Amino acid sequence: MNLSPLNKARYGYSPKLPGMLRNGIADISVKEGAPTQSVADQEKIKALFPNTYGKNEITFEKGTNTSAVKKQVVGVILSGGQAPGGHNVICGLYDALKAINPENELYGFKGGPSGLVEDDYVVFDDEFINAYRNTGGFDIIGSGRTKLETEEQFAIVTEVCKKHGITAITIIGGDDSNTNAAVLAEYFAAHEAGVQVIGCPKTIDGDLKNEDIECSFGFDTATKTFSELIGNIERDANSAKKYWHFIKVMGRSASHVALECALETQPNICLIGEEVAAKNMSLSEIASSIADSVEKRAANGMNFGVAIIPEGIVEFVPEFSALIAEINELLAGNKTEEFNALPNWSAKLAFIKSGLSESAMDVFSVLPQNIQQQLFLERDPHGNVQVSLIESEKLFSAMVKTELDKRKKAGTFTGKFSAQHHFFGYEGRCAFPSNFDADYCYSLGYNAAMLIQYGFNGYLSKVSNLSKPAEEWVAGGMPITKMMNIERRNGKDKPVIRKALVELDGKPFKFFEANREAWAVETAFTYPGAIQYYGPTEVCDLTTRTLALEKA
Ligand code: FBP
Repeated sequence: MNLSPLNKARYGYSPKLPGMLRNGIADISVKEGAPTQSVADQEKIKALFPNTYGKNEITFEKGTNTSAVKKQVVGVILSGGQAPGGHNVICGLYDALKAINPENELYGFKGGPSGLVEDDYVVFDDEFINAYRNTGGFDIIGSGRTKLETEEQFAIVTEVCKKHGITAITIIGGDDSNTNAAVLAEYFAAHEAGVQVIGCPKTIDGDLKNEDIECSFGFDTATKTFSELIGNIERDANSAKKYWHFIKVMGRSASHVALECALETQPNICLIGEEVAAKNMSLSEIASSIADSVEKRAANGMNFGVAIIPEGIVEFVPEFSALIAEINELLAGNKTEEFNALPNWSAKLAFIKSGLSESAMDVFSVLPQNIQQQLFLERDPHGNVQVSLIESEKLFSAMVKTELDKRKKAGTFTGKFSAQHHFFGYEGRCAFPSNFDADYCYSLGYNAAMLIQYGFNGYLSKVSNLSKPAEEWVAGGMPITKMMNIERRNGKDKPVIRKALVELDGKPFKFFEANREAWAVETAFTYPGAIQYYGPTEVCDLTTRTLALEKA
């Protein structure tokens, strides 16, 4: 492998562990906390998880290690979208397992959860692991989105574990994957399989957080990477003074990524899906509010600006969601084939008009034609519109242009409006982890090994007090069932980890709300620059503005 100088330097970086895990394995003891309850629907969750529900919260502390001496064979999988730091979770897990007992083994199952079912694996050794320390990506074993959720899969996984003598599985994933980790843990316990399951909280989207999990890993690096790019664009916009940049940022559903980038870069506009839903805003209202900023800035001679659009925005627009639901109905069954067979767009448009309600058609007709067509191009395996593929940055810039043209005719807008479009997502998911993510991930993995060693099952590796220096971080574990409630999914009640949306009364949003009117008119851009790995702590070890505000 050809290595860049930064890659070589990062191999030499020693991730910082929480103070309480630094004493050496023999000096890590467990402090049992109070029994736990699920965040809602306690009776139902308890009935579904009779063997793993209600367990105690635990923290580690300095003290004599009282865990049983036993050889551990651990399997690890990466699940879902890439997030910076995944390699370090595995490195931390490996190092702790070897420090506990050099005979311990770590299996990496390839390609995500399917690797476990298909028994496709590697056994890690020092040489293998060392090539991935402090690097981005999930290429060490790959990832995948297969869900581990059926009894049949669990039975196969039990056999695979038996075959290799596996004593524990670590699942590195988001809310869905960790929900499934809890179900698998319960299955193992109920079947006395002798296998523990420990989860680690991953996702750049930042929506796996709650009163126990302060943030998912990868959010820090991904948002810093996007913020660097947005800051660079802001500086370009402020230099050329001729473009409005519409920048969509990843985050499938919640707007945490957009909000964090806005706090870092102070753009003129940042849409927050959760607010759009709460205020029941229409597409035209959103476009009009952006046009207001364009108009006011133009009046001050500034025909440029930056607008951040969260990837999941359109699903939060009530009228748009209703339209999508009608389109899904319209093309259900073999209607898609009938639609696709129509000779041209005007024939297709007639088909659409005849099938949509008047209100849905009103929304459909304000969309630019390329977006209208997109809605009928890409379908998911269930035949539904893939909302995440809609180019919402182009949708809003086109609608703003239409609105400004009207204002021009009315004589209220006399400026210029020329738009550029960007989508940042994959640019950040595999970046070299920031020092924060490198330290946090390594600690999560190390901590997961301690949870395994102490015999816990169905726990999420928990490292908290993250806005403080790593020395003061608190390591421990939380039963996953504590984070669960019952939600309706695909027509069925399911126990799931509650997804964290942006809280409109939370401090990060409140800070944004208090400043955005000024940012919309002034040029208040900040240019965060690239992630720094070496240099002063106040530059290199900073965590997100979101976490800093939440913990302030
Ligand atoms: P996870 O929730 O699995 O971590 O993935 C998050 C994410 O990066 C979203 O931000 C994005 O919408 C999605 O993955 C894209 O994934 P894919 O490329 O597989 O469609």
